[in-house]
Amino acid sequence: IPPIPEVDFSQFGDIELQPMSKIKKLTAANMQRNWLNVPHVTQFDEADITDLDAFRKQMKPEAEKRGVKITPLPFLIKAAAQALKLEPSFNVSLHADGEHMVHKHYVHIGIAVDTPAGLMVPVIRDADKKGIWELAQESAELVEKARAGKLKPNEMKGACFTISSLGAMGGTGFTPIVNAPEVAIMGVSKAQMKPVWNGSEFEPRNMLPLAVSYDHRAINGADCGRFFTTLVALISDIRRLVL
Ligand code: CAO
Repeated sequence: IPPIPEVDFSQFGDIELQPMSKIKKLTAANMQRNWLNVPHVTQFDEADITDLDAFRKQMKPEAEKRGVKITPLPFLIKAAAQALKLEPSFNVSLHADGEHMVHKHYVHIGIAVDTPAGLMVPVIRDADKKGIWELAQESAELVEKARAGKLKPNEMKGACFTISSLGAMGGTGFTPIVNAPEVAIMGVSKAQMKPVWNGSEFEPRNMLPLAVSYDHRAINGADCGRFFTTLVALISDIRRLVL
């Protein structure tokens, strides 16, 4: 690919050079590899989290007693894990031989974590077999370890699907880059109250904007449509998570 020409920025004003951290350099190389290798498509949808949020707030005193913070994240991890079980066409990787697809009979979920040293993606193993408290506890521990630079290499390997949440920061949507050899990633933006037509009137509902990017070599638009509809249904009615 044509290189971007080197520019002497000091001709335009004051500058300073700061060394990139090891993680920042690794992320840059991984992002470029993924961007160039993976033909990306991103689909968008919104989940109605009015009930999820009411339940989450109701659970806050119990969360405090357990010493764990309960954000929307563990519900999203659980819903993604369940959706991968229900739509196994999403729980795959392309085999390096170009002749096979690897179908996974396990469900490990990566979570993108913003740390002072850069972006890290610890992995929650067997997320489909864990409850909300366990997922809240484990994700909080992994986030803490990531921010303290204490993650072990095997705690960042083996994800089937990644969740990147910028919900606490804001924004109405973004197009996340697939973390190959995974074939899909979900971007979560900030929930906000919106008027939603219920058939007879507009009702204020808390709507969560979601984006799913996928590798079009491994997944077709129709597969994503099915997966995403399932995922949104699970998030919008968390009673389905126990089915
Ligand atoms: N909409 C509205 N509010 C949200 C929300 C959403 N989608 N997601 C979280 N919030 C709220 C939480 O509920 C919490 O509020 P309360 O204390 O009132 O409950 C508040 O925002 C702060 O949440 P948090 O940041 O402590 O926790 P989290 O579970 O939402 O996020 C983590 C954890 C690790 C995903 C996040 O801290 C992070 O690092 N995100 C960045 C990921 C990233 O950089 N992605 C880009 C990758 S590509 O460059």
